[in-house]
Amino acid sequence: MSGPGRTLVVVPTYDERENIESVVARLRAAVPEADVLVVDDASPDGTGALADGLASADDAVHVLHRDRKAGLGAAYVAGFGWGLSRGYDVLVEMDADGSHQPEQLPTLLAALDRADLVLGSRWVPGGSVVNWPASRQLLSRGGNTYVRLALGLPLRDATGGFRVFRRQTLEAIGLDDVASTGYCFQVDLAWRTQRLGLTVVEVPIEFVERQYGRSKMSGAIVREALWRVTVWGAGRPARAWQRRREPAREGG
Ligand SMILES: Nc1nc2c(ncn2[C@@H]2O[C@H](COP(=O)(O)OP(=O)(O)OP(=O)(O)O)[C@@H](O)[C@H]2O)c(=O)[nH]1
Ligand SMILES: [Mg+2]
Repeated sequence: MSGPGRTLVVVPTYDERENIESVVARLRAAVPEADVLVVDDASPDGTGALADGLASADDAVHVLHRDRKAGLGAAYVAGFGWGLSRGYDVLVEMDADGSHQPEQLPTLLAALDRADLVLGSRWVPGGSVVNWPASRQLLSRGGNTYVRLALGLPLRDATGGFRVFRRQTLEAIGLDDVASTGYCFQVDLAWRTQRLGLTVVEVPIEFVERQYGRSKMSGAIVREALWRVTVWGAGRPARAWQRRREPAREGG
């Protein structure tokens, strides 16, 4: 088999009725060999029914309905579980709101030949954001700087959600105990991957502010990220100390 193997693009949705049809159509055109799984949290605006319509017209499109809004992280854990249990080799994260451009996915997939996790990155040379207000840029850049310092994670865009995992990466990092619900889910998975010594590669992307619908970014999501990253960061010295002790104990 050529290429990275059977690919599933997981697209979480909550109230994306203006976006879901075009993003799925663009995905199918840009990466026809990939399947698509929409993970909808019972969107009140009927996104789930629209997705069902897409799935009934195209065997490569699937829908996972969840009964309530439980956050981006939980939606991805469910979507990845769905894909892993069905034997997909490559699992992709992508927003439904048009911020992540399906036309850039082939570049991300190509980078998987030298990586265990590929991050679409706004903040590496060549990466960019379109129509994002200065306040959002500041939040993203500031958040990423904090993550870099607190966790020692050498990545420019650890909070982004356009990424490609090898199946083996998700199996190695384990998803059962991922508690992050909001965007720190992204940090959580990148950090787990890096801690295992796996290879994370950042590929520049152009991130486009959504044209339709409302952002689900909230103060609660930022606060969750802030406290979790701070707690993880505070635990780092203890873990490093433990690691230093362990070889000594093993060796008697
Ligand atoms: N299933 C599910 N999807 C969600 C949930 N929260 C957000 N999403 C989806 O996750 C993707 C990203 O959410 P957005 O609201 O665009 O948030 P964002 O892209 O981080 O923030 P912006 O930069 O402001 O757009 C979109 O496709 C949302 O519909 C949720 O609780 N459940
Ligand atoms: Mg968005």
